[in-house]
Formats: sequence, C-alpha cells, structure tokens
Amino acid sequence: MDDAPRLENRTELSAYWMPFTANRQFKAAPRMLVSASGMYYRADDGREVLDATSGLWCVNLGHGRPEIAAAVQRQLMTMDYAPSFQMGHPIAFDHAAELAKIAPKGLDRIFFTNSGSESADTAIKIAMAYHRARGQGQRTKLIGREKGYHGVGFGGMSVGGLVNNRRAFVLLPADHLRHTQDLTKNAFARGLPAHGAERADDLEQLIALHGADTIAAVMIEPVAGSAGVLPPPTGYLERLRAICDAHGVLLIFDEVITGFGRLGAPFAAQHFGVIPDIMTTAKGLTNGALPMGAVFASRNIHDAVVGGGAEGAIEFFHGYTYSGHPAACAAGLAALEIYQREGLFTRAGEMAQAWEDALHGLKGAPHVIDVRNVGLMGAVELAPRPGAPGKRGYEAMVRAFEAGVMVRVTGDTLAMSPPLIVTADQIGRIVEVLAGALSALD
Ligand code: PXG
Repeated sequence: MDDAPRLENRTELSAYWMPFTANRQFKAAPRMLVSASGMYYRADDGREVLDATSGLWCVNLGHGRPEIAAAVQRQLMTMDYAPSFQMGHPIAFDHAAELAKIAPKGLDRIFFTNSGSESADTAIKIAMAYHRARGQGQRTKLIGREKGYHGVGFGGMSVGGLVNNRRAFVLLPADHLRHTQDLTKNAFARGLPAHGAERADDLEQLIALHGADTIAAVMIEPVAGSAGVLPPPTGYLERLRAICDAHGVLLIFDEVITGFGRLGAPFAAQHFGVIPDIMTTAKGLTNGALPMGAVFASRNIHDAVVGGGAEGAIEFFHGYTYSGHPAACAAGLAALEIYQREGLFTRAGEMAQAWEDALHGLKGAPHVIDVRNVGLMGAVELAPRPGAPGKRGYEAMVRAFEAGVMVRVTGDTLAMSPPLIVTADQIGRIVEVLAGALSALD
C-alpha cells in the first residue's frame, strides 16, 4: 500500500455533490480514503484506518480481493457488455444458478438489479405483478416499518420509515408497523431482545384497517441496519410470517445488509428460520467491488408471473440496462467462490460471541445508553447532547476515525459491521478505540 495514490490539498471538491453527506461540513474538513487492503483503508495522510463497517456494509470479504479483480478484468476483455433484454449471456445464467444454490429454501428465481434501491423497487413490482397475475390487481398497498430503510427509489422510500428520507417527496400508498426498539425493556440485550414480539400484531391491525385485499406486501429488514442495528425481538419474525400467510399478503425481507454471511448463514432468512416470499440483496453480493443487486423470488411467485400472458409476450415489464452486467456477474461469482472456500458464510456465527462480549464491554462507558448485537453487526447508542441530537454521535465517529477506526454514525448511534475476516485482536482494537473516543467526549 506504500505506493497508494496521495491526494493533494488542492483537490477540487466543489463539483462533486456528495450523496447522504453534509456537503459543506465535509468539504471544510474532508476525510479522504485513497486505498484499501484486507481490513484496512488508508487515508490521504497515510494513516491506516481499521474498517469496522465493511465500507458501507458491503465489503464482507475484506478489501482488495485479487480473485475478484482478475475475474472482472477477464470478463471485461472477453465481453464487456451485452444486453439482457431479449438476449442472453452465459455468465448471468451461471451467476443466478450459483445464487439459487445458497438461497433460502424455495427462493431460487433471481432477478438482477444494480443496487439495493433497485432491488427494493423491483421486489415491490414483483409483488404487485404477482397479485395481478392471480386476478388480485387491487392488492397494491404496501406495509413497511418505522425506522426501516429500503433505499431511495420511490417504492423503497415509501415503505421505508426514516422521516428525513421521506418528508420532501411524494410517496406511494403505504402504512407502517411500529419499530421494535424499546430501551425501557431491552437496553443492553445481548443478541435478540426478549421483549417486543407482540409488535408484529400491528400487522393484524393494519390489515383490519386497510382490508387484506388491498395489501400487496409487507417489507422489512430482518435486522434493521441503517436505523442503528435493531435485531428483531425473539418470535417477532415468526409472527409476521404467520399473519402474512393468514391474509395472502407477501412477506419481503430486505437482506441488503443481512445477506451474504452477516449473521452466520448466507441469509438472515436461514439464520432465523423464517423464509420470506421475496428477498432483496445487493452490497455483499459482489463484495462491493461493482454495483449489483439481486432479488430472490419464490418459484411460486415467479411461475405465477412468468407462467401467464400470451405466448411470446413479455411477462414482466421491468429491468435495467445493466441487469446481469457481465462484469458484475464475474465479480459476484468470484465473491461467492471466496465466501464458500474460506467458510465466510458461517464465520459471523463463529465470531459472534467474541464480538458480543467485546461490544458489551462498552456498557458503563461515558454516554452509552445501549449496546446491541447480532452476528457481526453491532451498535453503541449514546445519549444525545441536550438540544443537539446527533452531535455527540458525529463527534465520536470523527474521533474514532482520527484514532484509526472507521464506524458509521446514524443520529447518536455508532453502527458497526466489520468484514467477516475480522480477527479477535481487531475486534479488541475497535472497542479500545471507541472507548477512548467516548471518554474524550463531553
Ligand atoms: N436496503 C437496505 C436494507 C439498505 O441498508 C438499501 C436498501 C439501498 O441500497 P443502495 O445500494 O441503493 O444504497 C440499503 C442501503 C447506513 C447506510 O448509513 C446504509 C445503506 C446505504 C447508505 C448508508 O447505514 N444501505
């Protein structure tokens, strides 16, 4: 990494309108990452920064995997691009077939997208298309959950439950379950919180309110990620599944974060033993090396949509120029091979106890009001500074970064999801730096 490119102070920052960033604040004091290898980034001042977030929840295998780079290079030189509308190329079929092998039982029909947001909107369209194919085209309403994040497309945003992402935009018809966070009963729970399964019964209430025959699907993250790592209360997912089944409502799991080994199984559906009808993925699918998403649908849903309509007619009017992009498929296949060869689909399960013990060591550190964990996901929630919510969390993130550990911050919650190759020593380092950052805060 010694020959890593260095950014100079004169880097022009004004043209790039940065996503989900306080642009003025960032440009006044930029944090620039210039190279990455294994568990570490290197910043433009030459410092190594331990990556406790897998980039943005995506680099599950660690950075700079040569097999992925080589596979992408090979594919680009063999065939850089080919259309997927009324044409095919073998690597997209190969990739889907390999993904089908690790899919939760029955979810083995795979639609490719280019991001988590596109996966969310695609899943919603598949749900609507399914009901329509079965003569229930009036089932179009969506049920999401407070604090849910499903990307920034109009579908995902409408189902999502983060007010900042919603209030400025026109939304699709959707209603929301209550979120499951309850610090009065569940603070410092280790793994799944004991209290709150009854909040799944909100779904019965919403179905009664709207009428089952108007509702297409319920979409939730099995573990809410962006909102600050909220593991589901014990029994909650099972209840949602049962209520959906009773009313013919589809259950969509957004596994953009929980997919690809984050909890100790390929997908959260397998880890929790609750199988949705549709599952969205992205991020870890290619290890973040190239943009890609994939929606997994049950065979039943696929067959209902694709089995109908006139001979020769397109069954589902949806897709992207880059659906099944050859280079993204090459990255995805190479990533899958590494997950399997190195046992990384189960590694989060093996490390989960060490991760839990280390993170909960922060109970009692200054400002800490909750610690949450499941698999290799974790969060430390801080008491907000009076009158200035989010400030303490932001400062903690900056201090940790300056001390050589990168975490995510959402409000006053620090969120972590280290690459699945993380060692016990590195976990120790993450917690040590966080403890230092917290004790330096007022
Ligand atoms: N669903 C979930 C569950 C996600 O976490 C998306 C959909 C959208 O994916 P794309 O690829 O369109 O960004 C996400 C994205 C954060 C953070 O701070 C999380 C995401 C993105 C940016 C920031 O936690 N997740």
